[in-house]
Amino acid sequence: MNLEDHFDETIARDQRIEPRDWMPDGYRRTMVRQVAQHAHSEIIGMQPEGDWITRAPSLRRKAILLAKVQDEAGHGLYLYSAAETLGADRDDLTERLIEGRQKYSSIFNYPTLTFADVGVIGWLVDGAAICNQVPLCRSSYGPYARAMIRICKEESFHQRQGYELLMTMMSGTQAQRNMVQDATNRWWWPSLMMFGPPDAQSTNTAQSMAWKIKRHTNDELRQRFVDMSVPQAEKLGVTLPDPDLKWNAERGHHDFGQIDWEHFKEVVSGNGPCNEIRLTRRRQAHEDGQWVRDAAAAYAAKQQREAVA
Ligand code: FAQ
Repeated sequence: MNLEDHFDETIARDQRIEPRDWMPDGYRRTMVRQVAQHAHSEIIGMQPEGDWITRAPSLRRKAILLAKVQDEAGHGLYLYSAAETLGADRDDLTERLIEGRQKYSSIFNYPTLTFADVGVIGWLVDGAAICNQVPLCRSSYGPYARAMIRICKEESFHQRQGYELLMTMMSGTQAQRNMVQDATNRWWWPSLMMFGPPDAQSTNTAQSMAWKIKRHTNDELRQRFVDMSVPQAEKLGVTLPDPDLKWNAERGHHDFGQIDWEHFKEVVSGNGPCNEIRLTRRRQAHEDGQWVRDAAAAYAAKQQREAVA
């Protein structure tokens, strides 16, 4: 059997493609693209919530938030490692991110104005991430699918901490309830955009579904997320900011309003409210870390010299 037939048969049998297996160049390119974008999202995603670590309202909230942001760094690192198994170079991926040549999720280009944003990010942003990523545990590329299992477990804790924080605020003062409603209003639509463009405009979905990299289309997952979030919003006592949101008994799903895809395109192409600050900070952190990379390289060279001597 030739290499291509073997690859096709592995996919058809729902088995995993592993790093040393032959794979079409297009499959490798798509995997590197998706895994790198995902890794960059986790790393850039530390910033909006990280802004609240020094301002968390109690020691308990601070400890939880610190743990969550550290988890996101960990997710970024697993994912960069998964990209390396495909032959990608980690330094090159970092360069591509800070030069704006590779994407990260649109959702991290919005500001976190109050502590309720921390709760709403946990509830909606991590909620959307879980909805998108649980099926990726069955993605056809082995290292990515396995990384996703651990990441999803941690995202579940993130989602729960967000919802619990919001429940607490909703049983507090009117000012706190207003903050939760305001944060929900600001994050709802951007959360729906996390799933990517509508299927009819998604350039990669058909091929990624055929390769079983993706198991569901963008619109299918977006619908699942809306259906999941409506009862959660009711229980919380907040209104989702969409007058067209209603149960459709015929479809067995909620109908929802038009997403502003022009705004999405603007954010993805670098013109969202916080794109510049996110990339500037990431670039600065990379430059500030130069001495660590230099020291590590000098130490490795010394070890090598001593081993040869
Ligand atoms: N933002 O053809 P499609 C997290 C791009 S969760 C920016 O449909 P595809 C956890 C797309 O890349 C967030 N760009 O693409 C966390 C493509 O551009 P390209 C990260 C977007 O790949 C929580 C073009 O549009 N999660 O970090 C977006 O089949 C809280 C056409 O789109 C993942 O990355 C977007 N929202 O489907 C951390 C999950 N959507 O590359 C901190 C893995 C689309 O052709 C705090 N990724 N684009 O130039 C995926 O599942 C997929 O890549 C999709 C996009 C579904 C995101």
